[in-house]
Amino acid sequence: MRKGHLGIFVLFLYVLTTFVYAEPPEVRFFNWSDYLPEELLERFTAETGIRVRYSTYDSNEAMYAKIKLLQGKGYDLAMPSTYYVDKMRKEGLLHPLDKAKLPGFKNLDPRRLDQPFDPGNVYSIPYLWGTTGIAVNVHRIDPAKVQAWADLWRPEFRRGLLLPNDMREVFFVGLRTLGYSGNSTDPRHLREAYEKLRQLMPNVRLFNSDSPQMLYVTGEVDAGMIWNGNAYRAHQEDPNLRYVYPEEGCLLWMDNLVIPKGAEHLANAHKLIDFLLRPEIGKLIAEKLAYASPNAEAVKLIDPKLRNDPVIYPPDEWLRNGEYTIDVGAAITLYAEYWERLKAGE
Ligand code: SPD
Repeated sequence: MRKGHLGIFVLFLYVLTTFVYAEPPEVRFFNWSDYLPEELLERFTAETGIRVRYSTYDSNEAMYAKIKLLQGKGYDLAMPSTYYVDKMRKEGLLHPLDKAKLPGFKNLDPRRLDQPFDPGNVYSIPYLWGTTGIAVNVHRIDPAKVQAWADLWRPEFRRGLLLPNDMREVFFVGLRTLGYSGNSTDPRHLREAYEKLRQLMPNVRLFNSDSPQMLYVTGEVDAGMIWNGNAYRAHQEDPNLRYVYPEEGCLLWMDNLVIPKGAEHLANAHKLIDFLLRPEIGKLIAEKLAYASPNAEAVKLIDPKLRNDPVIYPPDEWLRNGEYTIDVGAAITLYAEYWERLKAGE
């Protein structure tokens, strides 16, 4: 091929890959509800020209069911908690991340990286972490009576509790109250936890994971299980709402950005992850939602009032009995069966 022709051929290839095969300027993000200030998505679009098609869910199970049904297609980003990262990567539902496209990865706190649910962070980027404990309105309930998960069974809470719509978290409480691991896979433990939780059901007013703090602020409920960030936000509106780290041990969680296997906008998904990894963006997210950030550079920028609040950044001794939820493998079927029966009042 003559030199001039080669140049034209190279130019032709460049035009073809850039303008014909370039990803459409969009990214489809499937996230927990009330888990991202949406103005940040507008900012991302204004900067990059990439439109974010955003939809939400209120439980890991709902997110997983949809992505599994679509065999990892349909979304470019999702936000599973630790145990679902583990499950989804083992089932081949996740796409490995290209760290070269994530310069902001260096901002993350090494203590939040390389966890057993995803060694080497091949598939996941920590977004926010926190604890699940007890919320109590001390104006209406003596706080001395609500120090342990076991206190939720007190008769005075009849039809008064709010629980998250979260199967693993509710079973965590049943299991830990009985002295078992919150991740037990032993069918006898699960049966006992189910029986124990059946006794709790008359005290449950409702299950909600969308914006649970609102139900405390409006006075609809006075106590229940809650994520620490939601308790912090409720406390901002009504100082009578307090967060308790239960005596038996709190539940520890971390939610993580992942790219489903069949994502069609890989480059855009990496761009959005990297945008969320910027320190100033991490700070805005952590301050708005009042959860702890795994982004060490963002934490340095967070309002000291929040950064020094032990409800959100608890001292190590408060976490000593805490436990992360991990993947329970095939036992998940038994959890799901008992969960359905509990909610159906069986
Ligand atoms: N509003 C969404 C809050 C998500 C908190 N983390 C969920 C942990 C589930 N086990």
